[in-house]
Amino acid sequence: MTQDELKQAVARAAIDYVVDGEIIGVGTGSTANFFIDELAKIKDRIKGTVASSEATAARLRGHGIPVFDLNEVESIAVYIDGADEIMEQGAMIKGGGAALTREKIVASVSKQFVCIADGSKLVNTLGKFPLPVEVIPMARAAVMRRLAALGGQPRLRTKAGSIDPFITDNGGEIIDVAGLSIADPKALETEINGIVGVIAVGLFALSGANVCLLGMADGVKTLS
Ligand code: ABF
Repeated sequence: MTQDELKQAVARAAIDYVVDGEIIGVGTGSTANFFIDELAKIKDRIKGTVASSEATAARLRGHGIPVFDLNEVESIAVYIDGADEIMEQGAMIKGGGAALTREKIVASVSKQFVCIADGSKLVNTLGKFPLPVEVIPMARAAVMRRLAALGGQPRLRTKAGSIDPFITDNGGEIIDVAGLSIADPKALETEINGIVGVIAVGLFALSGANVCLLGMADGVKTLS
């Protein structure tokens, strides 16, 4: 099976976690895009969605699926999204797609987080994938110094083919921190959350996935 076929398989399996008549939180990225395409097939069963990025909102609307502003919604039954790395216990690195802050916000108001990923995302230790940290632009250099002091190699994410900073949906910038071997994900998430100027860190460990659907060659494996 190709990586895309594995992503499609978990996207299809995630439909079992959709709650009829409810609002569904929808993530960002190629696996989440496959999920959106599956959700479109059963769109009449749900009340609508909350999107974790402008790109996801556009794709949902393109399928005729209602997208609500989070401020209009009291609760979200389930949040379904991909990851860049995930541990068996549910801790993740997210944010390669630059939507980490909204992903964390939508996840935080959802009753359940279902992570969908191809099997290559499963790791024993987080950190091989550079850890994304969204920052207020004026704090960029100060935050980079603090992240370097934690032992990582911080690098400002730039727009493709340019030296200009990549700007997120929130007007923030992204620092990708390479070279971290994250022994204690919860402690590191707490420490980076405490750096002034950080909007959000792409470590989802204090509150991780409740269920992970992993696409493997022999089928979809469920971790919970
Ligand atoms: C989002 O999309 C992320 O938080 C993660 O960065 C990325 C995973 O992308 P893909 O599904 O394309 O591998 O879920």
